[in-house]
Amino acid sequence: MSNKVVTIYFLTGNKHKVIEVEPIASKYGFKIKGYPGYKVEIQSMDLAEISEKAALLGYLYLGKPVMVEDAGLFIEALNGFPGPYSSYVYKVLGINGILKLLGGVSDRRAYFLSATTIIYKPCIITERGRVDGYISIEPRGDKGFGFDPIFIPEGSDMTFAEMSIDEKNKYSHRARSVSKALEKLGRCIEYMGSET
Ligand code: ITT
Repeated sequence: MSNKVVTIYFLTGNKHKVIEVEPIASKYGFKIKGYPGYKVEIQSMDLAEISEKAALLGYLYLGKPVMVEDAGLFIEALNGFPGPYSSYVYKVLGINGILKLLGGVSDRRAYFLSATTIIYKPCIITERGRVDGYISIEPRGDKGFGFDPIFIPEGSDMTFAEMSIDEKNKYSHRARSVSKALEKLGRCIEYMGSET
């Protein structure tokens, strides 16, 4: 493997995601560049299918190494709602709408799922990540984005919005899927290098 640092174009309109992923990428020896505007999202119940299709289309368009990460919040008492529709539900209902839907419900269990696809020719890698936790009674914290102020991961008392990036990355669905994908990419590049 050459010593040149590979830059991966992270196709997302969400700056927070880029900030979360940058330190993980540098740990694995890669550089991340946020690239808004190229993520085409198909509708599917499967986050991995969404991230794969978006990455393939993005790669066809850009012709450079690309990463796509798709995520959603799944609430047990609501049969997994909003899941793959999290972005729409966040815009329409917001965190207060979710808290209202859960008003009086004692089962607060929820989890985030994430799927990350990286395409660095000829390597095409998709990995998933999950974090289990609870929906808080009220919003807490002002960091992060989306549902962070109401999600408490198992093993912590804090919501994601009360954590630094490093703390959130110790638990998060995104950190898990991205780490696995970058680790696999490193191995794929090494293998391809040893083939030539
Ligand atoms: P993309 O441009 O990458 O699609 P997005 O913000 O739309 O950015 P997703 O489609 O992956 O991201 O996620 C859907 C929604 O789920 C997102 O808008 C948030 O409301 C929520 N979400 C995902 N990951 C989250 C996280 O780590 N913390 C809080 N909310 C999150």
